[in-house]
Amino acid sequence: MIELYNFGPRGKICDPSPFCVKVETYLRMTGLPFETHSSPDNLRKSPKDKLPFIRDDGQTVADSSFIIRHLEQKHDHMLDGHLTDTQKATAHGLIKMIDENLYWTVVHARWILDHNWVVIKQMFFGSLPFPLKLFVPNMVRKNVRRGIKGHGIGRHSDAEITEIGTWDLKALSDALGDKEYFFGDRPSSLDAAAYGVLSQMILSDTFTAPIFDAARKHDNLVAFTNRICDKYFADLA
Ligand SMILES: N[C@@H](CCC(=O)N[C@@H](CS)C(=O)NCC(=O)O)C(=O)O
Repeated sequence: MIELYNFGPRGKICDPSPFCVKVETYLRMTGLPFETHSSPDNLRKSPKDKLPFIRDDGQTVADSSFIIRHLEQKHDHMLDGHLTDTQKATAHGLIKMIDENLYWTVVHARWILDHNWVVIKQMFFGSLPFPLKLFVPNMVRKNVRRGIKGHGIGRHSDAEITEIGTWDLKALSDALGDKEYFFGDRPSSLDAAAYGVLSQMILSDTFTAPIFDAARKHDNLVAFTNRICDKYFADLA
C-alpha cells in the first residue's frame, strides 16, 4: 500500500499544498490503493524537508515530480502512457510553468499580502504556546519572503506578480480549451498538476487576492476544477 505524507485536507481541498494535491489527485486518477498520513509534523520526517513524500514498498520517494515518475515507471505509465511524445513535451512544459512559476504567485498571495498573512498566521500558528507565537510566525514569514526573493518573482511589485500569474492562467486556459482534460477525454499527470494549483486559487475562499479573481475569470478553468473536485474528491465535499 502506498503511503502519502501530506499536511491534510481543508474542506473540500485535500491539502493546502498544490504539490500534495497534485500527488493525491494523480493517485485518485490512477485508482492505485493508497493511504494518507496527514500532519504538519511530517515535514520533520521528510528527506527533503518538504511535503509531499511517499513510502512505497519500503522505498521513500520525496518531491511530487519524482513521486509521479516513480509511480508511472512502476505501474506501466498508467496515466501518461496514452500521450504522444509531443503531448508529453507540452505536459512537461506546462507542469514546470505551474510548479515553478504559477505556484509562487499563490505563495505570494497567501504569505506576503498583509490581509492574507493575518489569516495564515492564525491558521498555522494560532495554537502555538506563548512565547513562541510572538516570534515564530514572523520568522517563518521572513523565510518565505527570502524564498520568494531567491526564486526571483519576489523582486517584482504586487501588481507585476499578479500580471505574471495571469499570463500562466491564460496559457492554461488556452491549452485546455473546451476539452474535458488537457489532452481530451482521458486524464494525465498534467491534469493532476493543474488541479493542484487551481484548486487553491478557485475553490478556496479562505484567501482573497487579485490573482485568485483572475483565475475565476476563466470559465473553462473553473469548470475543469469543479469537475475534477466532483469526480475525484466527492468524499471531501
Ligand atoms: N518540488 C517540491 C515542492 C514541495 C513544496 O514546496 N512543498 C511545500 C508546501 S507547498 C513545503 O513543504 N513547504 C514547507 C517548508 O518549506 O518548510 C514538490 O514538487 O513536491
